[in-house]
Amino acid sequence: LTAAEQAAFDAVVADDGRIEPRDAMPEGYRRTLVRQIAQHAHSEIIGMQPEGNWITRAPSLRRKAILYAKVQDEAGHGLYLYSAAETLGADRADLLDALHAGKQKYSTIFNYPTLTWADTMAIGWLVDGAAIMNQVPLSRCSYGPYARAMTRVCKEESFHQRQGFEGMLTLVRGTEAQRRMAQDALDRFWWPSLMMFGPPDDASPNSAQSMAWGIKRFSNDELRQKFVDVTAPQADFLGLRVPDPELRWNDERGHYDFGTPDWDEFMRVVKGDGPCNRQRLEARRRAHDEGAWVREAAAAHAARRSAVARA
Ligand code: FAQ
Repeated sequence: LTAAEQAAFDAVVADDGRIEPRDAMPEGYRRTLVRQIAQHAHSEIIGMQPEGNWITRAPSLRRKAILYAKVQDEAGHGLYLYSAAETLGADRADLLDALHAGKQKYSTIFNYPTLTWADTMAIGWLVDGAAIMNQVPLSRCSYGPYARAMTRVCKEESFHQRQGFEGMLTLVRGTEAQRRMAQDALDRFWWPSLMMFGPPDDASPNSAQSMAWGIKRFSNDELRQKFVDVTAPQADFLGLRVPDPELRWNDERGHYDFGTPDWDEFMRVVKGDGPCNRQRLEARRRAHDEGAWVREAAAAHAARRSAVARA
């Protein structure tokens, strides 16, 4: 970057403006965005698996249609995000290769199994809830295409969160066995949901620079606190117990106090050793291989159309 280009970039960021694909940008900024957007895209498509697991077993036609639509939405978010990464010069095929080779990450949350129907509802409530908390600020991120992609993604995630909460409400108002199933899902998904926000601030190597560049607007711990503040009263409303003996409202702070997630477990899952890491990557690689003919057919069709257009 020339000094003038760096000054122009700094001015846009300082002024809370948007950096666009053709603007000059520091190489580190571009790399950080490709890393984060790719991880985000990978999370969306791997995130189809835990809930997709229940499409054939949904308890009613209505629930099945809703779940189908939700899982398709996640695929759409993945496509949006891969496109956003491409505006930075990344190649979608390379990003997928890096995912399949285990070189790029996706969110730890999707390495936990969905053992019951209540788990799919808990994912809507908690996982989409956490995703919105993290992504609404990203719609003000300094990189234009990523920020704009978040507008629609967040609208859809909000709908997902509400359907999950409504599904939990239906379960807690059902039979005792259904209520227990809902409690069990909360017990298993609460702590992994808190881990979605990333490591604690003092162990988050990327945060300071990403905040300075206007990519992140809040720190990992700030967003985790906001999530707990919003979600704890929702659990009360459902009549469910959050599995954290330290959770209590702190009048002085105006926030809930809460316990510490098991960061050793988090690191194990990040490094590939969670309950479903192998199974998720294996299913993803298989889907990619089995979809090869679709990509070839789409490319052949596009080539023919452009040949016809030229003729
Ligand atoms: N899982 O220095 P930081 C969804 C990595 S929502 C795995 O704090 P950063 C919707 C991190 O990448 C889920 N890895 O990093 C949905 C970094 O690794 P690296 C996806 C994690 O980037 C709902 C290292 O640890 N949402 O899919 C995790 O500043 C329902 C150090 O961490 C997004 O991706 C984790 N939980 O902050 C779909 C949102 N946390 O590359 C289906 C966009 C951290 O340096 C169903 N991403 N790491 O080796 C972000 O906002 C940020 O990337 C953070 C992490 C906040 C996740």
